[in-house]
Amino acid sequence: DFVYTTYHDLNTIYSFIDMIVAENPNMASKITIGQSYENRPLEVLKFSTGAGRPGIWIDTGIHSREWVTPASGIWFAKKIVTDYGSDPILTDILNNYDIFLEIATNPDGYAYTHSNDRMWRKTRKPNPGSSCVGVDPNRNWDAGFGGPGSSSSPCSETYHGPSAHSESEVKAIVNFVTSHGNIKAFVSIHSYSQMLLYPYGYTSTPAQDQAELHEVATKAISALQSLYNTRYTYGSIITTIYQASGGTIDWTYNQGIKYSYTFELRDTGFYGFLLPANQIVPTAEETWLALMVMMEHTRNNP
Ligand code: 0X9
Ligand code: ZN
Repeated sequence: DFVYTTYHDLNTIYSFIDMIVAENPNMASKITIGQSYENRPLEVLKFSTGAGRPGIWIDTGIHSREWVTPASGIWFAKKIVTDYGSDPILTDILNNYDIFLEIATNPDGYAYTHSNDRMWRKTRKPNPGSSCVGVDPNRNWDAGFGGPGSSSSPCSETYHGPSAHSESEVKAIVNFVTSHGNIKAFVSIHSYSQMLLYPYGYTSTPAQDQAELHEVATKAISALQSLYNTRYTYGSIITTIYQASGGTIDWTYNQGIKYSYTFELRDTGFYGFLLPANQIVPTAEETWLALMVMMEHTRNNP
């Protein structure tokens, strides 16, 4: 049986994805949306109970050192296949929406955090003319690309890259979202800081849907806190964490995906990225309650 209480390497995550599909062929399938720089498959789990439906997207692990996020993504996948048909709300969501879950969004970086450097954040694409490797995949999107809160230095942890969508790991999601054309909610999961963030990060101009995004965040964080009393702050990226240009959810929001959110999961810095494995399941459980609020709101507001 799969172990949800420890961190796993990349090959185990790929095997887990195949196991979920093999055990749930009627609702789970695997889509490969592209290849990483080092030619690893960019695999997305699709949970679907019917054709032609709008989509909800969740990604984890775009920053490779944020290990609790793919560990939580694994737990979400198991939760979805377990609860479908028994939890009435999730069942209704999946009878009307497809859920797309990319667990290993930056596989090259994740492999590198196991083999060489536990604190690696970026992609693993070399930068011509520099000995520093990698681009920040959360500064590489075409939303205020190259602006404040991103760096033009290849050695920086927030290097935005040579051009928007230069990273194949980013471009694969861009292609998927645009060709799908009907993604209604997009949740990109990071750690750490215990925050729930909505657009924008590149500008202090409030998002047009700010009031509704804030109201949904209030409900989601109340649900999250109800389980273990974990305290989250929430608000726009620029007012809650810091200015960041070229971020994922600013791009998805500008594409018309109203329910665009980023989580920063546990903790607030005591362990930081090195969150002990005994916090994986509680982190995933409480986050799932927030995700359910967001998916339910999406379903109620088509
Ligand atoms: O700096 C980041 O990329 C994120 N924090 S992290 O510690 N996970 O690296 C926050 C950025 C806010 N999110 C977006 N701009 N989408
Ligand atoms: Zn991150």
